[in-house]
Amino acid sequence: PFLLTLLTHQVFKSGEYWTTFIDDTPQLFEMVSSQNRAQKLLHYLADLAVNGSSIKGQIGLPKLTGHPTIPHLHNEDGTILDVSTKPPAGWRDVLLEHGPEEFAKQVRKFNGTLLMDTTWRDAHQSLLATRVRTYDLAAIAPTTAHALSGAFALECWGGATFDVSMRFLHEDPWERLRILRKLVPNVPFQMLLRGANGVAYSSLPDNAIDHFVKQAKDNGVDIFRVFDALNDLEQLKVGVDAVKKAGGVVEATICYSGDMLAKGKKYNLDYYLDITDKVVKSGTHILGIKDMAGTLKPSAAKLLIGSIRAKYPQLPIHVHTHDSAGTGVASMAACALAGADVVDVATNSMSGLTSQPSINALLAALDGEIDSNVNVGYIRELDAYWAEMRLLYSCFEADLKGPDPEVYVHEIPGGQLTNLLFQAQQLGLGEKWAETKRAYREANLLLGDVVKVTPTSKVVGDLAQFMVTNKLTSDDVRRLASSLDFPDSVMDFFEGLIGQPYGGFPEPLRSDVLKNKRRKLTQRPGLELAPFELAKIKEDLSTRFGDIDECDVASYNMYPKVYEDFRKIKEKYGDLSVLPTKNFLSPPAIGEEIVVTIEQGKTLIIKPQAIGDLNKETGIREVYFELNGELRKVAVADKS
Ligand code: 3PY
Ligand code: ZN
Repeated sequence: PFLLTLLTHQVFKSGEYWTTFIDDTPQLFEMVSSQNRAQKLLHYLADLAVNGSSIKGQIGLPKLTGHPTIPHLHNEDGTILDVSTKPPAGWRDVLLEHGPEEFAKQVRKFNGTLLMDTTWRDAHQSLLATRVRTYDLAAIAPTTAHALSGAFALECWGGATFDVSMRFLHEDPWERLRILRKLVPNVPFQMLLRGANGVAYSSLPDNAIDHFVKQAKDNGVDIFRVFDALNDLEQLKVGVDAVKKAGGVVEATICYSGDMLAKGKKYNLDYYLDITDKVVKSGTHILGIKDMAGTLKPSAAKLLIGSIRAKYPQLPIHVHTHDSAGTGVASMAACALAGADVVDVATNSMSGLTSQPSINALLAALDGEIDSNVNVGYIRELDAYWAEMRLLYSCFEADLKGPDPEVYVHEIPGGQLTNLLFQAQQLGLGEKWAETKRAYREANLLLGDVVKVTPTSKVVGDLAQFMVTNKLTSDDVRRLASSLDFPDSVMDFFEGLIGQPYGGFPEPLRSDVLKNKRRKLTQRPGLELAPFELAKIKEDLSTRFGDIDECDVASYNMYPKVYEDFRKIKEKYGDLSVLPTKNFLSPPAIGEEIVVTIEQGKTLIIKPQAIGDLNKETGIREVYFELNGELRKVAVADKS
């Protein structure tokens, strides 16, 4: 392409070139690189045209055929708010001016209950398999910065988004963070950090967690919700310490498991108060309570939050829930009334079911009683975007019809519930759904009734599927444990690689499962891991991939294979995050005009012209495009 660019360049063609032409014409290199980028994108579109989408989990095509509309926000006098202007100062301004300690104090002092909007992270993780792309978040970011300027935070990073954006969306999670940060300067950004696991599924060396958290803070995360899936304080501390070192806001979080008011429950009020004491003693700016399955009933919420509030009048409390049982609004209202400082909600069209409760429903529930510092009208208008967005991502929806009252029995976390249902539906095992849920409950009890959230929820889910597939009852598992070939995650759990469960491991099951194959760890796994040689990793990655920064190193540390595959795809197709989502997911239609901004001021107008016949000998088809008015041809292998 460089030669072609050179030969077609006007100056060169005119013959009036001289030896310094290349030095004097740096734009030539820019042209080459943008032509390269264009050619790579055409390659992706051609592949899509010939072979269809290869995005994992995609069933069918988006239900939205046009582009989603950015709604206008109306002022009370009916005028339209100009969202291109600087958004009003928000809680981030308080944080930047005064630092984490004072920020937390001011949050506690606020006379009302603040809201965190989870739409950009947990809501789409729970409803749309985490598939929402940076393109669509960035498009609505300026409007959001105005509509939610009074919010405590936007949850926009961490959890599964990190892995999924590289693995399935082929985009860089760090770039997402930087783009959104620029567009939203006023509202704090919150991320979900899995303690000593970072954003991965098992422990990393402590220096890798420190390194990751520092990059996250430097690239735009303000508040870190840090949890450990077993509420193992040793594991939690690794994440908390990393955030303290990086200068972020620490939200050390306790995972809430099951209905604490149910008779004989292992995780009862005493358990939560005891663990709160320990978390507070080790130091946190904010206390997080994370109800990942949505089993915190309003009555329990009132008691739990009320008790913590009475004991720690100065401690800011932030509560997270999922609406799986349909009680989300009532529970968050109960938390607000019992003294919570912040509760989690999602935009209406991305709320309910396994996601967070609806923001406008909660505002209505609190109306006249509690101030939430947001503009109800703007928020309602903002949601119009997400109503369309949900149609754009319809091909990732699990077909969940309503609340699941059995969640108090099976205790499956929101994100996992939709995932397991989706998998069952795809396997044509929809009718086995009840059986899967039953097995999940049994698997949990076999494992000693553990707190279930990533990664322990995967252990329970894997054991449940293992039991269903092999038609094993709990008694069978106990009896045959020493001769069964358990899933890796179950072995890891029993070895102690995920941490130490409250009350210890169930015996003799643990010994029977591990036999002589694995050790029995009694302390956190990170203590045995050698620190990563970060400088060397960076050097190696630079040799292999060229332009590497600390964020790439952090990505590689979390997910080496996923990162390598991501770079390979990037090499092949270029930066796919610039494609509109419809064109990322659906084969291009002949004659359709696809407008792609590859960088500010550089726009490609792509028109697919024709798909050539299959060359039966080579298995290749040629796809013809018009690119900014010029004809281009791309050859792709037909995989059918
Ligand atoms: C995650 O770890 O991704 C979660 O959302 C846990 O709730
Ligand atoms: Zn959640």
